[in-house]
Amino acid sequence: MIVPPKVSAPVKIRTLRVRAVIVPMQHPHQTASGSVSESPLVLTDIEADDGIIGHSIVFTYTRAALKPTAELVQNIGALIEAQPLAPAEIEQSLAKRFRLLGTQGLVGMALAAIDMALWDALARSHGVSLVSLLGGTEKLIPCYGGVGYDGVKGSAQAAEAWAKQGMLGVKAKIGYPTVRDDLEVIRAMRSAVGEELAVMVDYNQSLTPVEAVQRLRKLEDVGLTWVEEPTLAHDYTGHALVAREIATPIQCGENWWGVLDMQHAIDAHASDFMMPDVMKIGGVSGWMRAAALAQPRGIPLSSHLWPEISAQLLCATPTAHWLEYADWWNTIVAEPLCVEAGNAVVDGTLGTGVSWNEEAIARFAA
Ligand code: SMN
Ligand code: MG
Repeated sequence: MIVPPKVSAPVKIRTLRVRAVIVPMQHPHQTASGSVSESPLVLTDIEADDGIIGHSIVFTYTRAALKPTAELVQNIGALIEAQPLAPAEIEQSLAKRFRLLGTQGLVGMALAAIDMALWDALARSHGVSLVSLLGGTEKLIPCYGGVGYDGVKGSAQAAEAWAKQGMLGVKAKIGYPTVRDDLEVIRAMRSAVGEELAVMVDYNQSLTPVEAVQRLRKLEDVGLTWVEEPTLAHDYTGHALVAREIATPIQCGENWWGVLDMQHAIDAHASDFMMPDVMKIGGVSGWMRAAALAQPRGIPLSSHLWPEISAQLLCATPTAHWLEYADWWNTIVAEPLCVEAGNAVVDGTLGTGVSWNEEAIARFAA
């Protein structure tokens, strides 16, 4: 007689710890809409009563948002202590609780910090990777490296360095004073990396829709894999105009808050490809909803920063496209994402793959 397995009592949330760090960057990352010269990060640890600890990172872009976001995570964390370790349930109850305030901006970032740490803790408590917990398996996820708004020489050098590191693509921040400047940078990168690698460009919302159509018409024959955020991220009709007029695929998504923003973009036919940011889309829970929206429409889905957890999520994403590799936070991550032959390695990872280099965290404590 087969004895059915005993359903174990749900693990409960014991405590939440929040730390703020400012990780320096060797090389400031310039874009057409501003520069990132350091990474203010909120690091969240959620300990369950079985002793397992889940970790997450949220990036606040500016020091001004660092302490408020850390405090929000702490305050919201107090609302979930002693609850079962059930991320999907907690995400829904917190979304309701913050309905009146709204879950965009810092609140959304704090909710995502908690969601990612809860899913990490749940996967770890089962001794599996996040992709396994989500029912997926390792897939080949091609990675590209980001190149800043560094001019012709600087962009070509950075692109060449990514190619030497084995990346399968490079993405340049552009939106220089003239489209001729843009073209010069793209051609210099292409000659630096050769014909095999994918080349993408990112305008970081710096053009009006009409400027974007005028400029991008002149980039149609340089073999770009995508043109990212040519205009304002939430101007869905503006992006739709560009996507309609331009043959090169338009990419957008890193600034959408939650899947409702993504739904509006889909309704407006704003973008050929989409790239949710795992923080702004709502953590693991938000990402999996975005993946479900993309699947029936065949929308290729790529990631934005957060390489470790994004690699896991892309393996569980039916329309997985590209992973954006960035080493900005590697110093504080114990085992940064490994990239082999240009593809992310996720096998054998526990949880989301995020754990800490405590020495570096102490060094960069804000
Ligand atoms: C970007 C990322 C992070 C900070 C500034 C700009 C960029 C990207 O849009 O896609 O990597
Ligand atoms: Mg971008």
